[in-house]
Amino acid sequence: MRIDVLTPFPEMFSALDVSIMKRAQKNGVLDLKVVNLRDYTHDNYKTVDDRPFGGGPGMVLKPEPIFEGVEALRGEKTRVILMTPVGQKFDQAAARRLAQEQHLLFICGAYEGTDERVREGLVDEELSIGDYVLTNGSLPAMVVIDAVTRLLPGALGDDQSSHDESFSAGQLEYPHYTRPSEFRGMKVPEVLLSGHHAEIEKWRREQSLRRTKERRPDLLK
Ligand code: 4GS
Repeated sequence: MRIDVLTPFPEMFSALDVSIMKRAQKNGVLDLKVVNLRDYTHDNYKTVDDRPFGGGPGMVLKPEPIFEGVEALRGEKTRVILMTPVGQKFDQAAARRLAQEQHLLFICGAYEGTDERVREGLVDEELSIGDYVLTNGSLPAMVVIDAVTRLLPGALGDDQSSHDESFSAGQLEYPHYTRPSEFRGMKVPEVLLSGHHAEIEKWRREQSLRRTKERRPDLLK
């Protein structure tokens, strides 16, 4: 999959040069290009923002660099996504849907907001990662890129990928343990040491269901 990002803060994306995301790029599973929005400005100060018409606090991302950037980067089959708190809430279903696309192009909002004509003229879809206010849309874009990339064929080791399709999908994870079997007086549940695979699976299913009922009953509806 090809993913391009248009952002005033490209340095932040070094967070994606780590671990599984790094390997996905090396393997050719993900072709990620992070582009500085300032590359599409024409003044000496590389201005990407300006004061809001109508007054009020903060600055607004100007339309021109975003239009030029998107027009330079997009192709026939590009899905243009604006990260913004007014977007649809991103979830695992949205990650699965986006993982089917060939080319995603993320616009990262910043400052007080993004000129509304970007929505009107460029954007296919607006996404939010949750109901809180960040300083800019780069972390949200990274969250979506990470969640989508790990669904791409070849991004995870075989042992990891199969788990996503298991019974626990749509429910919270069961508790995990590794060695030692007793740590500071806290014991690993006996069933996990038994080697009885059917019993282990039953225990995990029960634990998943119990946790989901207690912590996230909304997921069971
Ligand atoms: C989010 C969010 C966000 C909002 C961008 C204030 C700068 C900031 N973007 N999901 N202006 N939550 N954006 O907080 O996507």
